[in-house]
Amino acid sequence: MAQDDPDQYLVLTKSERRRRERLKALPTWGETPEQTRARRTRLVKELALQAGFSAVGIARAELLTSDLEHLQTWLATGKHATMAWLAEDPARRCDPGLVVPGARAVIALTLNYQTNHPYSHEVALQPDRAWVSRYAWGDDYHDLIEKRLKIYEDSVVQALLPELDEGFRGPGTEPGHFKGFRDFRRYVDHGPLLERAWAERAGLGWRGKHSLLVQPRGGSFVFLAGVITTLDLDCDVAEVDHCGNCTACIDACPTAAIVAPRVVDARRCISHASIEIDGQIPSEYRSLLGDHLFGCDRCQEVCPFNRFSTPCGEPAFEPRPGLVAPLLSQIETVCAEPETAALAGSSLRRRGAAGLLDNVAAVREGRPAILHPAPNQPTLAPTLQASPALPNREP
Ligand code: B12
Ligand code: SF4
Ligand code: SF4
Repeated sequence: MAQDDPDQYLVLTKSERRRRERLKALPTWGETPEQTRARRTRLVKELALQAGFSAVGIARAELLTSDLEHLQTWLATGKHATMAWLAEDPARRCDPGLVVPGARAVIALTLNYQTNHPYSHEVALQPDRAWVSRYAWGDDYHDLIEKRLKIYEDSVVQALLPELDEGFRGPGTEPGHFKGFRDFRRYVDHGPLLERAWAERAGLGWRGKHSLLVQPRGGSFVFLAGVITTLDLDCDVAEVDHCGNCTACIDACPTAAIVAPRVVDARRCISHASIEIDGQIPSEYRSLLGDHLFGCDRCQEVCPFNRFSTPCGEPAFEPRPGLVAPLLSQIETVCAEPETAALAGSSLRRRGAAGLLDNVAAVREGRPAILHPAPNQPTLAPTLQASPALPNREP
């Protein structure tokens, strides 16, 4: 196989490989621009799945006019709570061209993190136990996705570099060969990218009334990531809204944080209060936590579309011992150890040991009756161990 053969990065059946060899024997001038775009689109999508993502879609890179308006209103009314970084340059968040000059497409990616363990309302919480959001049970998704994005970037750059000449970047851009950071800018969470808006436009799902991306057949327990690229690719059709008259997520939110369809006021959201605050949780947020030690899944757990979600089978997302409805006393013991290693590689480290101790205190403040936990409780509550496998979540 030629050194620069893009197919060397693909796992193909024999017949597909033979078909591709025949196509490659054709002169490249025989390929129309549409065929070239379609072939590159297929390659970019296949490589995303091979890098370990669950789904991939493509949207045209353009200014998201109505999202920018909504984002500005959301910020102007203070709904971003303590997350001042969200207010920095909202225009950049809605216009990929301001981030990557010459951007032509946004590649939206999902990674399923559903696991076969109960939802919070299916567990009778015993005294001194609280809930940790399922996204934080296993390894930190940022690390895992960042690694997969890097593999993805390398495979796309290697596959396309030989066929992209200096002129491919289009008018208004500096000349040069296809390069990772400049032509294929990858993000998970921290970048100036409205990941849900792009995933919706890329046809991966729609934004439910809780504002999260819901896939028609896979539900919402997926992480999102995205790549802004200068590649000219075929775009997918945006998914339509399937919420209909349902308001289950709005009704189930324990703190009435979903103030209108698709509008979450972070000042009321448990997820913000228990994860995003630096240092001690201010008094106005402490009572929001209720039974939640870290994050909240209520609005997603009640969504009918999560009946169709299947476990991801990813060992890294399986709960670390004791994290499904953990004992507060155990969290305290672990976090009180100087330089505890227990948080290494876990999403919980975002709050830090001191922050988690403060979360424990805030949960306890809301439960004045439970002052002293019984010593030597087992790691997992019997109710949890006895929980039957949940329906519709088997692979
Ligand atoms: C900031 C943030 C938060 C904040 C704010 C939440 C929010 N709704 O924005 C807080 C800390 C509260 C939070 C909580 C959670 N988050 Co968060 N969060 C983000 C982050 C970093 C940025 C989101 C953002 O830009 N918000 C800005 C606001 C304005 O966006 P918005 O509320 O969606 O509003 C848009 C539309 O709804 C619309 N709109 C707004 N107002 C109006 C009004 C009208 C009338 C209309 C029609 C439309 C409209 O326009 C806006 C702009 O597009 C993204 C990662 C990323 N880079 O995208 C992850 C992300 C959204 N979070 C994620 C997750 C998993 C969660 C939690 C489930 C975690 C947990 N278990 O505790 C909760 C869910 C809470 C909820 N219901 O939203 C995932 C979502 C995956 C998915 N399936 O969609 C993301 C994508 C992270 C990731 N990489 O996977 N999060
Ligand atoms: S994460 Fe919890 S608090 Fe936040 S909107 Fe959803 S149900 Fe409400
Ligand atoms: S619970 Fe109902 S309203 Fe909320 S996202 Fe799911 S389908 Fe839409």
